[in-house]
Amino acid sequence: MMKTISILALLFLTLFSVAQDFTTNQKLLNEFQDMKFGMFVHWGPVSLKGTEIGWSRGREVPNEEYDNLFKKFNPTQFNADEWIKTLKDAGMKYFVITTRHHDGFSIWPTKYSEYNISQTPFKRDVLMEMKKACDKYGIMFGTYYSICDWKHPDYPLGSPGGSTKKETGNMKKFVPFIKGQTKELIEKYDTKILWFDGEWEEPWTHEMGLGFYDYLKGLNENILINNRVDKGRKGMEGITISNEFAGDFATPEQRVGTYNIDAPWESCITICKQWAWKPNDEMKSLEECLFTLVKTVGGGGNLLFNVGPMPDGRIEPRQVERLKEMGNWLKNNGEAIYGTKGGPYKPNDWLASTRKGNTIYLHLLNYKKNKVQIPFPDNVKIESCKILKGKKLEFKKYEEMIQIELPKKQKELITVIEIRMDTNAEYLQTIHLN
Ligand code: H79
Repeated sequence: MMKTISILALLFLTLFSVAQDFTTNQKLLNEFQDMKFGMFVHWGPVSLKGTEIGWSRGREVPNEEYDNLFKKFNPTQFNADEWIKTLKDAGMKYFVITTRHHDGFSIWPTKYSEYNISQTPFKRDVLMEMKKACDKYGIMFGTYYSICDWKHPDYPLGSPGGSTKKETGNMKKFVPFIKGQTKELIEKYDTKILWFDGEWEEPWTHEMGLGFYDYLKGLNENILINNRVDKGRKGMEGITISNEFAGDFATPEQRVGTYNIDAPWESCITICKQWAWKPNDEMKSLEECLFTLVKTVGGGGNLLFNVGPMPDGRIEPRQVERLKEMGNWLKNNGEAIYGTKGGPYKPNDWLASTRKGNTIYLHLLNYKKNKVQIPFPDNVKIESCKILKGKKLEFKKYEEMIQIELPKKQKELITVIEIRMDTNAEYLQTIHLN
């Protein structure tokens, strides 16, 4: 008996000494999770080449050429107001812009590096213009910032995978550089989301991640920091592998995250194939865009949807059009997206679900049958069942199932059904479908 107790006590001690006390601003995090849909933008001088930002340096584009592109970067058609209006019309609620990618170019006039927007022919502080436009439209403003910098002399590695090493590399000098730059993003641009990346490289350590997180929250407690500030991200799946690692939300990349309604997460996914602009890049269909959004939200996550503006500063008209189509869908169905929780059904190919208060929303994806039959808790009373903003549906409830009759000839990509119940849907257990 005593032995069991002491083992348990030891276990508790170990757990408590490992678990860190991260200062996550819960109010801001709730606000973030309620927004569901944001715009990610990857942009910089590399758009002149149409190759991938950061990754094409030293691959498709020789270093020497890549590092001099800024001298020709003159996005004369850039209009922050138009970008943020496009975002707003898409039904998006927040904005995250690449302020400095792995290539090291800063899109704001930073005092910590000459390699910045003020040295381009365009000169303007595009970041401040974006921030002001976000304020005007009531959009949360966030900044992507790469920890690795393949160009900076103090950063030890010079190319993807670290195959090139710099003799000048010195993390003791590099860390104050990134602390200085991010302090500018917080104090001058009032960024609400610090979206880190490039943390997986060997020079960055868990201790540096923890120190950086504490430093930033010390500057302003009212910010969110993704889990790529530290070393606890599980590859592109993006989840945080244990609570000893810092980060306010997880970051699945180029995939819908795995269903999780307990820990905050956000999938980042491109509208085309490349993060940065590429001429004639393959664009996703409206169906794929909407299903991605609905499956992400149904799984408990946010979608940070990426566009890469052109070198002249405009977002491609066909992408603006696609975003507007998403916005039109959200105008009609936003009630079943914003401010909801994921589940109770775990999303599959034909169904995602969301819930708010006493309501469950079923999102039927390209569903052509005239009935839907799914498990439903026996002890819950259904008060109404209808197409969202539409007509009432006949349903039968028996044992642990519900069967709903659907209108004939459904044309919608997504049929949203609203089920009102006599209890709070948010307390229901997760339901797994076959
Ligand atoms: O900015 C965009 C991309 O340029 C950047 N993240 C998005 C938001 C990006 N980072 N990495 N990748 C794209 C792909 C790299 C994957 C790998 Fe790894 C890096 C494979 C091995 C090292 C990350 C860390 C995935 C597994 C370990």
